[in-house]
Amino acid sequence: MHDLLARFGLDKHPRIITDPRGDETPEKDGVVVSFNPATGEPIAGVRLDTPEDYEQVTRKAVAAFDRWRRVPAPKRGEVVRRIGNAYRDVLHDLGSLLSLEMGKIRAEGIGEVQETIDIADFAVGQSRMLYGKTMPSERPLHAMKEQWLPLGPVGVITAFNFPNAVWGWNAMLAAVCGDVCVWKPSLLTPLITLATNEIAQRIASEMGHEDIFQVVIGTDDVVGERMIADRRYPLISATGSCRMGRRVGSVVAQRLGRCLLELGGNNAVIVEPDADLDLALKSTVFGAVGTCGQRCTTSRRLYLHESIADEFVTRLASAYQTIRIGDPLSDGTLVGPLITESAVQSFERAVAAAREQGGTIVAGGSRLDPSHLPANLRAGHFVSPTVIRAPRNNHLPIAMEETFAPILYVFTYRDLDEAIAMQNSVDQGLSSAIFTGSSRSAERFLDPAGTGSDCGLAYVNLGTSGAEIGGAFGGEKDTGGGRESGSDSWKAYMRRQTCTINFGETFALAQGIRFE
Ligand code: UN1
Repeated sequence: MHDLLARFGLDKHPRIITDPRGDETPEKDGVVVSFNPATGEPIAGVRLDTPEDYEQVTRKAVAAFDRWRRVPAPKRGEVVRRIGNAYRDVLHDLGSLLSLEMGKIRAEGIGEVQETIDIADFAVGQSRMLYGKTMPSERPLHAMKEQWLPLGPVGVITAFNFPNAVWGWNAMLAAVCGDVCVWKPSLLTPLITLATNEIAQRIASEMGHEDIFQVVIGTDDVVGERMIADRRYPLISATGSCRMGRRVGSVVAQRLGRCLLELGGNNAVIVEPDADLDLALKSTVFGAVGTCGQRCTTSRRLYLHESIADEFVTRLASAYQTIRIGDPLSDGTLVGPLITESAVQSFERAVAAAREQGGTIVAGGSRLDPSHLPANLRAGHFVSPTVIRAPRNNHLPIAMEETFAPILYVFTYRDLDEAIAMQNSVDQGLSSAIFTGSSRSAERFLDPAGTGSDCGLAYVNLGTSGAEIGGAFGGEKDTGGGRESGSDSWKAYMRRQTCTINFGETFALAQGIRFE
């Protein structure tokens, strides 16, 4: 049993089995085993929820919502403020547990928990700013206003790659909006989920509010499908693959529910000839290899102006040589493992396809040779971060797909319009970046007429990943159109009511209609 589990009370947790079977089947006999992706070892087993458990959790959520919505919003903000502080108290250890189970390096694990703290702070302020508008009525002695009301229990479905912060974006805002959350995490990261959720619910319980934050852990068949079809969840917020999003979107649409979808990305970086190339290089390397290429915002395509392409690729290749791959919990490691063996196989398939399609491997290209790793990491899912240069005609169909691995495909372009067209040519529309010293090129990329980047996130002289929480996060096209986190994303967790009040004594109809 790992010390980190005891740190969060998971060693004595009723649903945790501390000496799980060691085979590689993820779920069997009502138990899912969580594996350390760096060592391949089982960390602990977690009992899965049954349909009856799901029903019980949902009933509790409905009852809790009816209590919680009556708590004044700034008082709900006070609960969230204390939750944020509780995460502050365990920042390092919770980030380390995340790193242990998910495999991102510790600095990124801590950064992810920090992202939850940041959105908690944001939500506290928002709890006093759930503003509606007033608008002038066209009728005398009438008033009009809109108000924002709590929506109901929110079903939050998250992916393995951001097992703490994506829930945080949803849960902290939903809580101040008067909603309760039922969290269905990825089966690959049940431990960080339980630790994260229990901290929030412990604070809420201490303040007299039960069942505000609950978890259901189960397969899509048992839990996921039930939840998305369940009218008791007016909002389903789901993060994951485009395939998953299509299923969630269509089932929720059938019942005319609301969906917030954060799906795949296939994000590109454009480097103009007038760019600060040192900055572009560092940002591109982090964007492409950070979290071992498993962010939805990972840089997957690089468009280089032909005048700088060869030099930039050479520098990129030598930068890749210096990347330290290894134990995500060791200081100095920059890249940890992929999440599973099947992720390694997807990586290998994509590299093989790129080769067949005429791509040239410039860096990496294979699973990491285990003899380069310490003995305890030899069963880990490590790959070499990879750069593949497209053939001269830029035809590389595999680059149109999102492979959740550190593969960067490099293309060359002649002018910016061509680069923008290529960057927009994929199905997804999450994140995009340009490096340039010219405001003309930057503004072209951000053209307010919408002819520049077609993504939900557009960066100038920054990489595609690493969004701050203050802005709305999400993307267009197959990315699903949802917006979470900052700006006015809170509105997704509330229902809008337009109120018209006649404070006079006359019967007056809008549009000048007479009905005497
Ligand atoms: C994700 O990969 O699902 O912008 C979220 C970023 C992070 C969030 C990524 N703040 O890279």
